Amino acid sequence: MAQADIALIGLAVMGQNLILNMNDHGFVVCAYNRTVAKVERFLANEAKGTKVIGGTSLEDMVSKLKKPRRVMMLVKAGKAVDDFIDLLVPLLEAGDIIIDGGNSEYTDSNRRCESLRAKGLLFVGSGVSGGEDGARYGPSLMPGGAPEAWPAIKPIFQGIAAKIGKEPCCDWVGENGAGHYVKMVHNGIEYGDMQLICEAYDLMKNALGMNHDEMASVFTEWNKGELDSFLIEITKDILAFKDTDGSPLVEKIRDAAGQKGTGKWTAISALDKGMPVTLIGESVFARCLSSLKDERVEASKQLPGPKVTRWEGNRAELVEHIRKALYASKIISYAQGFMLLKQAAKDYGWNLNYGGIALMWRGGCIIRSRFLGNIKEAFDKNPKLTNLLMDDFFKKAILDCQESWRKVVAAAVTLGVPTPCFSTALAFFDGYRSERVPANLIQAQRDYFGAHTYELLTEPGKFIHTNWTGHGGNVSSSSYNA
Ligand code: NBP
Repeated sequence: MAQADIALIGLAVMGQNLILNMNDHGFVVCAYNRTVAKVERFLANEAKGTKVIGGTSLEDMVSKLKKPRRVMMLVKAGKAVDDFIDLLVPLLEAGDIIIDGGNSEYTDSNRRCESLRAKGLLFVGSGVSGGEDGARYGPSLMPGGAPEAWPAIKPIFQGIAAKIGKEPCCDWVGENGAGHYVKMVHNGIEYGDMQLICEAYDLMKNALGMNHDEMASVFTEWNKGELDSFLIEITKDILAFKDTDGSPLVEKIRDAAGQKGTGKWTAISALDKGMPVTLIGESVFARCLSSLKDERVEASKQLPGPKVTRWEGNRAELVEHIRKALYASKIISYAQGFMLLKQAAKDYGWNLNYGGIALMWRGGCIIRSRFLGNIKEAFDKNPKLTNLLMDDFFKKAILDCQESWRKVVAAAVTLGVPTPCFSTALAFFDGYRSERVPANLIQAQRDYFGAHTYELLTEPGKFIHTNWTGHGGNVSSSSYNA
């Protein structure tokens, strides 16, 4: 009998918790998993006493669904998603909906959306963020794909999503792979936020010689102000956490960061689109450098840094400068992330609601923060805002931090503490606010060695070539940007 509102395939951590969340909100869910034995186990344990039902096969699962059928997958991204789609297609009928909630590449979602549309089925690729706890009690959900699917899934998605006041951290993002694109950029920003926090920790630990309890109390204080966020909060807990021998556990962890690809995908997309998303790029490279642990150990014995490595000024003052440098750099990172979203929207014809995206990230997800509320306000005030840095609130915020930010980057350089993200953020700020950058010389060099042509300031759009040496010819290369 058709009784379930939605089917959920994939009974690992995300799937199980989302099912229980949906159940709490009054939806009847039919659970299914490739290894079918896990369905019975789930019903007998975690889902015991709930209204959750199970499918003994995909056919059985589909037969238990109300129409239009809604089938959501939370399985490993990649081939597993395509395999399940292939198995589901013959069992579904026109107007039914397949949702992929995994961390899929947006290009895969573009492809799946189009190929399923050709078969009369509606595909939704949804970013899901917030990890285990988010899935259970309120994730951030970023659905995109076939817009006709949205009314049918909206009550479930907005019902289970995290809320800010009464507003759900979930709204329709856009067509095809837009949901997964926004989730990808979210993850890229998460890489940047984490690296910025690490740089602040490195400065406090190595330039200031602070102990872990001192650092934990700094992060506790920071979490009460404009930096208030989930990542600052967990950093405070991590720094305060002691191993069984009473020493900070964090110092026993091998300093080689892992990554599962979404930060890298964001950086690759930024390069493809010609958007200077430098902070996320640096945060990915910082992880790459960290994982060269053995080489670094060897280099540390052979490549000495500056003689003075400790800050000799006022400690409290530098801590406050670091807070401001972190805040300013974070503003740059989000400004860059939204620049990338804007360019993607232009390239793919998505009508992205930037304030809505900020709200989706405001709660439930890993980058949730008070600051995203300010971003939402900026885009609500002016949905056509060219850049976050041009909003009055952020303009003032970054100018207030500027002096401290410069002091921190200068101190880090002098003392030999690597701060790739603080530094690249400041370099971006200085570049972005410059009417003139030295690219005129690049154009001259390109024209000198390769006859690539250049434009004059007075005649943009007209490409000319100069015979710089007197012995080159007058033939020029064609001018295009790749
Ligand atoms: P996993 O990413 O560990 O995936 C486990 C599920 O995938 C199981 O149901 C497993 O079935 C199924 N599966 C695998 Br593995 N290979 C398969 C294949 N070839 N064909 C069919 N099914 C296959 O689970 P998760 O951590 O819950 O994550 C689910 C999705 O959500 C992933 O895309 C993940 O990237 C994304 N995500 C995870 C988090 C998080 O915090 N964990 C957060 C946000 C998004 P089996 O039981 O038969 O092996």
